[in-house]
Amino acid sequence: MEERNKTLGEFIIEKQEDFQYSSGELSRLINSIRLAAKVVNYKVNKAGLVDIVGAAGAQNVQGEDQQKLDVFANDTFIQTLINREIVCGIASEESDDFIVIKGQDESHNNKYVVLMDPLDGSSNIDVNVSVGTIFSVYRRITPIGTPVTLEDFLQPGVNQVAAGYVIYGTSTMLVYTTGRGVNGFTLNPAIGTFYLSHPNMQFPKDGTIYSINEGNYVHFPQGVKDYIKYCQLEEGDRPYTSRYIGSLVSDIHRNMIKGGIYIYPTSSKAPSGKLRLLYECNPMAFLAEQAGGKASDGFGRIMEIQPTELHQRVPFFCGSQNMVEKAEEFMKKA
Ligand code: AHM
Ligand code: MG
Repeated sequence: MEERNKTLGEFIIEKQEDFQYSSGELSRLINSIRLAAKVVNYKVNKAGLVDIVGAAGAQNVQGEDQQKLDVFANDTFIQTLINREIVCGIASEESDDFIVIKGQDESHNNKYVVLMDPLDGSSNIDVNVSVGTIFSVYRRITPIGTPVTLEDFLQPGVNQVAAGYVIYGTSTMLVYTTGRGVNGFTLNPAIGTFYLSHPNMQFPKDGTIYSINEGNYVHFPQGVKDYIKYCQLEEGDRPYTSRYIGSLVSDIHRNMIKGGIYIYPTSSKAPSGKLRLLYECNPMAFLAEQAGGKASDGFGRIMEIQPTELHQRVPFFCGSQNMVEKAEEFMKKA
């Protein structure tokens, strides 16, 4: 009989015993993300067709324009997670504050909190370029039975129990880890099923792609400027290729497959960088490390940073291990 790829549903059931807490709740949580991803995918794919493109007229907490699809994706993920009664709290890049979620009987007995960027890179929607969803899951640290507090969300990345992204690209993929490697699933839109297409994804140790918004060069710290010059120097396998989509999920996804580094540094315009530690950097760092790559703020491990606020920003260097280490060398030297 012809061998058929596993579906995500089958994979989740099979891997349930891998989960640190195998009560089945984390499996159900991943399942609800799978469902929300399909709903958002459907809308993203129709974005060019219906009157859904364009600003919703609101700004998010960072003062950026919110696109209608941002709002839709935010609502869809939140509502799907609430309906399944699995999480006790959600924090989203699109909302000022975290949400406390009650379970059955008005109780606070659920274990997990989810932090997410429901639609990252949404400025790309109007020009038909890939966008993504990023999510991060932690076990709450406050006692079961009480409402979640800020403390449950401000955990260092090393405490993550799962993380992943959905990329709405030429095909839609869901890539995730529960701390036992990284696996990628591709959606067959005809039947609405994700199939295991990229088992055990690995960042090549070395790469030849660097991804950074070089237009900001003059504003970058000296270490980043020096590293960019190093990437462009003719020697060995250099100069490297420059590839920057401006959509974190797509840039990381490509580099994970081909080998490369993504950098969003501090700059004189953005003194803490642009990306958010909790919604973007920690989940990507968990995936990167699980795939044999590395994630740093230029000097130390992203996942060891103790967060102090929900929407905290950090500089981000993520990708093939040798490339991130080389960039760190330049940072330390400068
Ligand atoms: P967003 O969360 O507002 O969409 O911003 C995050 C995005 C990333 O996907 C991308 O890597 C970066 O911002 C691009 O920023 P820039 O245009 O400054 O290079
Ligand atoms: Mg974002």
